[in-house]
Amino acid sequence: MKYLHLTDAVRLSLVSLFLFFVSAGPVAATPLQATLYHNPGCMCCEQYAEHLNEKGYDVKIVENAALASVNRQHAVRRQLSSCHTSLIGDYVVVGHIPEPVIAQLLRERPDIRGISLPGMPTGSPGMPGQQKEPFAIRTLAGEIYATY
Ligand SMILES: [Cu+2]
Repeated sequence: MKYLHLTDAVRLSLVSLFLFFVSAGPVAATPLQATLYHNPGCMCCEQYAEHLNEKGYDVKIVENAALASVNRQHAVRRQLSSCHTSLIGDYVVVGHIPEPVIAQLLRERPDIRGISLPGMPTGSPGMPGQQKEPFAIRTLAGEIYATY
C-alpha cells in the first residue's frame, strides 16, 4: 500500500510537471525580432530600442547605419523619416512609434509597406517630455494608420 501511494505521488508530480511545461509554453514563445537602423551616436534611438526590449522584442541595433540609404532602400520619404528606421516582421517601422501600434500592425496585417511617426515628437517612447497631443501614425503612403 505504501508503495502504491508513492507511485501515485510520483505520477501526480509528473502530471503537474507536464502541466507546468504546457502552461509555460506560450511564455517561452520566440520573441519578435526587430532590426533598428540609426546614424551613429543617436541616444533617443537607443532609448527607443529599450522601449521595444521592454515590450518583449528582440532588437538588433545597427548603429552605424547610413540611415538615408536605408530609407531610400525601403522607400521612406524624407517627410516621413525620423532618427531611426526598424524592420519588424514584414513591415518597415519608422520613428518613435508606441509599441501598441506596432502590435496592432502585426495583428491586423494590413496590405501596406509600413508605418511612420515622423520626426521625434516630445513624449513619444524614447523621447523626453510630456505628450502634448495624440500622435498621428501614418502609412508610408502618407495616410493616417492610427492615432495614439
Ligand atoms: Cu529619436
